[in-house]
Amino acid sequence: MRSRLLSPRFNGRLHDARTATSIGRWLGIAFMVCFATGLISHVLQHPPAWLSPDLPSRPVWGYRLTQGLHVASGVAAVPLLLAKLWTVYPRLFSWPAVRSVRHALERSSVAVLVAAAVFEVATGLLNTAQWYPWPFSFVPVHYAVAWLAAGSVLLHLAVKAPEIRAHWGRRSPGTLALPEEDGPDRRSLLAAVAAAAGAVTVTTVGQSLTPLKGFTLLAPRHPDHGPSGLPVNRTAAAAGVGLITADRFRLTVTGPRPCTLTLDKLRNLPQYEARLPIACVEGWSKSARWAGVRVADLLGLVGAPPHAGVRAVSLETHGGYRVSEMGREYARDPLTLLALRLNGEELTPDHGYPVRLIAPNRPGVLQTKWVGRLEVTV
Ligand SMILES: Nc1nc2c(c(=O)[nH]1)N[C@H]1C(S)=C(S)[C@@H](COP(=O)(O)O)O[C@H]1N2
Ligand SMILES: [Mo]
Repeated sequence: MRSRLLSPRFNGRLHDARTATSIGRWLGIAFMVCFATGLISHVLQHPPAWLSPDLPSRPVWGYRLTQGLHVASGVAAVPLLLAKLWTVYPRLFSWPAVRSVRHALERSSVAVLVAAAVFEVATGLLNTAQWYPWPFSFVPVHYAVAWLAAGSVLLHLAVKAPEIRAHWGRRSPGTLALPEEDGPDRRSLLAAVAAAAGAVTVTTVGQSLTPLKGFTLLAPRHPDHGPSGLPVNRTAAAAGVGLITADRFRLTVTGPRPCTLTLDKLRNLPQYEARLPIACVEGWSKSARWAGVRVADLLGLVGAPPHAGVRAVSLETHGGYRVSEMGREYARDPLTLLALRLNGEELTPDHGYPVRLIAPNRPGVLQTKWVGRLEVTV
């Protein structure tokens, strides 16, 4: 009797296991892509010491692709997750709330799953907008909760395997005809959910998939907006680096034969060009034409051993991105430059004047601007 009083009644097909399976299938794919590409991003940004020297600097566009997919699949997951939660929310009212120990465990694992999934999608989405309205640091928490989400998805798939199997195909097991409950209402809902996921993807993915840049209605960034046709994440003013003048600037390179170079000296070393993207972790990316000195040449100049890596230190005095490290593969890649020029012009202050690091297959946060010091690491 109590259940009747407390529980609204849900009879619609749109709240049944078949709809939940159909939407869950797409959501599962989005989560899988998001999780795998997130792991790649994490390893590139925080590699374990044993892996760091061998992190591959190719393909040039590798991180651009994986991080573009990470943000696109996360954005597509927003309407999919909302639709999935709407489909299953009547279960909140099922009675009795707990039927057995097994049932209690299952329900609590679903609570963890929902909380972790909502947390990941929401924090990731706000991060693409560079908005951090929380007291913890984003990267470690987003990373840790990703494992919680992945574990609870696996558990959920295992628990629900019989239902998923029964509703996966177009036809119910044992029947040749479509089940009669597969009516137009379900098809309309699925079409609407697919359209919503498609719409948010098309209107945001242009921030990294530049052929679609004309449609970036909902994207926080347009790949063309910024000095020299390239977006800026943190301006020189925001980073507090002030005006760095050519006559006062010095680059220090440490190593067996340390040296200090003026900007003129750097300009007189052999210059190379490379077409490389900046691929920001927040989801925008853009290829540009860079020119400058090879990091490998600078390592040669100070007599660094062939297996050396490099730590780049910015003239910026505060901020999480003022230091970056690269292992051997990046350091000796002929495309890894200490860039002086961007798209045929001298670097602007916001792009790191007088010199900034640019390397292939590398997260934007590690492409250090306003470099004042290169330290050989072995
Ligand atoms: N010193 C320093 N370098 C930095 C940053 C920073 O805040 N400080 N931001 C990084 C981030 S997050 C990105 S995406 C790129 C952006 O490069 P751009 O402004 O030249 O496009 O620079 C990176 N280099
Ligand atoms: Mo970034």
